[in-house]
Amino acid sequence: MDKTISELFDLTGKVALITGGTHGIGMAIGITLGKAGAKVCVNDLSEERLADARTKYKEAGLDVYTLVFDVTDEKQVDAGISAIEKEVGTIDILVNNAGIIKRIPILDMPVADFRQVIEVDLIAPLIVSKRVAPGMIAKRAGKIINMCSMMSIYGRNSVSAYAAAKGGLKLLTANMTCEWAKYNVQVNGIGPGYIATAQTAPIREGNHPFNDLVMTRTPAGRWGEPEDVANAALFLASAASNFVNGHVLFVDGGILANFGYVKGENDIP
Ligand code: NAP
Ligand code: GCO
Repeated sequence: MDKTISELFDLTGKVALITGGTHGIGMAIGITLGKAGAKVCVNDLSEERLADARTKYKEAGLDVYTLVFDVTDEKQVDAGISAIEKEVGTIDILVNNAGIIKRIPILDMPVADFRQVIEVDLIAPLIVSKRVAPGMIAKRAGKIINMCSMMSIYGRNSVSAYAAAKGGLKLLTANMTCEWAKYNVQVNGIGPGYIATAQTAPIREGNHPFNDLVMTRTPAGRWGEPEDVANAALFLASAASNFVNGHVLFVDGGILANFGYVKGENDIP
């Protein structure tokens, strides 16, 4: 082993872009990678949310580079990445985190809504990765982390567009690996379970019955925190994962391993 353990996880000198990193999972990843030494870049749709995020990152001891661009817009993405490459440097770590969800039954969902979810959750990671990967390939080094989901492998009622997008993202991750691993670019996914963020607030708060399902089906007995996901992102962004390719790392408290059990049955007192 030519690196010490701390060297394996040291991101000093690396430039990291986290899309949609102004709160939730993206911000937790930005803070964690920043604390590991990376120069963190964050985009969002809103300068107001970026300004608020800069304050929160500063409170965490980090000065982040922020810029407004819509990850679904190829021209905006090209301009944004060009600005990062000019002002900060070639991107070493890309976290395709930005995402939306629409919880509408198939028969009730307008095709335009379905298409919008596909655009943000599947096409945008393609757009951003296509723009960033050439720099990584030229350097013969890079890390791309696609924010997948349990819905990359399972469906559930009302999230058809999201599941279709995240399922596609799992296989896009595999295909990026097939084409780019030879250039020492590792492309992996993270599949968070149920994490306490704004995205899940509608099915978690106000005694929503879905909360009972998550608490019962998750062996760890809790909702995940954004930091739980960020720790997995640190592994996939670091030299510790240099032979991990095309993998979706589920961070779910065991929910995918659990068919289900009667709460309290056989529990150790
Ligand atoms: P969130 O709180 O809804 O944050 C999503 C972020 O993406 C926001 O900052 C949002 O910006 C940004 N975004 C959306 N559309 C964008 C666009 N077109 N261009 C640029 N930025 C855009 O979500 P989260 O819970 O932190 O989840 C982050 C990622 O993890 C998502 O991909 C989500 O699908 C995935 N995930 C979440 C969970 C969970 O349980 N929370 C589980 C599995 C996977 P604005 O605020 O400006 O809209
Ligand atoms: C939902 C939730 C989930 C989580 C996540 C699980 O409505 O079922 O929002 O989709 O966001 O994707 O991995």
